[in-house]
Amino acid sequence: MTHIAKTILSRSPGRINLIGEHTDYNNGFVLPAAIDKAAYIRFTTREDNKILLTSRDYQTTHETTLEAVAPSDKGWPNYLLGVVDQLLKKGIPLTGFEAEVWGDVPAGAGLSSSAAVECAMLIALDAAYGLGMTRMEMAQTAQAAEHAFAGVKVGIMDPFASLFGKEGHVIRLDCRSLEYEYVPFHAEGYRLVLCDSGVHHSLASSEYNVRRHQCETGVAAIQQIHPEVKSLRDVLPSMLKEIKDPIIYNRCKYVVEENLRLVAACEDLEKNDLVAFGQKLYKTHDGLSRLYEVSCPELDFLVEKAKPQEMVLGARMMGGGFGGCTLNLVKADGVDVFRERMTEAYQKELGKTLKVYVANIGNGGNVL
Ligand code: GAF
Repeated sequence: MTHIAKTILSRSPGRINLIGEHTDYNNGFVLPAAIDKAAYIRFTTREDNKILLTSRDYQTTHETTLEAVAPSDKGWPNYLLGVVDQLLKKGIPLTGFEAEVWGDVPAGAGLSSSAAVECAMLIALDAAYGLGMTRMEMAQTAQAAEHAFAGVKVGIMDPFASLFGKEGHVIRLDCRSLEYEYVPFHAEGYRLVLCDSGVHHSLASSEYNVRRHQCETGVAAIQQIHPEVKSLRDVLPSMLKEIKDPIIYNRCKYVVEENLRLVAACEDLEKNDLVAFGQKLYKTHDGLSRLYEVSCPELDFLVEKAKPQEMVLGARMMGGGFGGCTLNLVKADGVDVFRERMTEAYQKELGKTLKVYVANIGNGGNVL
């Protein structure tokens, strides 16, 4: 039978997270949204077993076969091959293919460009081979791919936001039950502004896994006294005293407080109390910096510089940490002045170039 090549064009976006950082892998809540920056893939099936990958942004290619799918030192092919590997492991029959990837989610900015690529790839694979995957299956597959091919034990938040995003809404996701709710995000007269530090520390991945392990160690200590506790999600502040190691204590204290903060922050949003919401962003940053220790001098600098400005209601580092962006809630008519002041201060005081973007909340991934 002659093979009729099938071509699919797919897209899947990056994400922001309003509040609830490092809570997803602790079975807690997160409040992300998809943004209007995305990864795109042009995918064409082949009749042989060859895999030809092209990165338009890096102007390079990678070649392999279905039988030889494995992590590559080049980095970028892993986000495409990782999800293919997951499908092959499930025994899903695929043919060889060509995939070209490009996008405008800045890499290393904490906006989850990797999940965007993985999800765009899954959307393309699902459409090309008629796999009938649910969005939840795709999110879980992307997460597993990241564990296996990037070696980072990430939670479910990033692929979930990329696949389930809805314009004008944030997603309140319970990472234990995977139940979710779309919360309208009005913030009339305000904008979500990202300050991209341009910093990406190489220890981000290893320290991420260390934090995850420290949280598990804390849970194990609490379980000695409270065997009903399954994860930090179940831990009450009064139980933290069972953790004797001061570093583990701080890590767990942050997560327990952040989870409670998110619940209260959702109430702020319901009441449209953006001032109270903004204050919580500062508290989250403080916890991430002092207790969880995943910030860096550049991110702390950006939050401190944002704080005294009258048009800013709140600011914090966003994502895994050790670089990337800060998220700022800024009065719409103050955005230009904010951009100018922040860019100038970053250059003058740290000698670094700052990129500032307004994040617009968009829809999740789809076939184009
Ligand atoms: C990274 C991870 F991929 C997410 O799962 C989440 O843990 C986040 O860091 C921190 O909240 O983006």
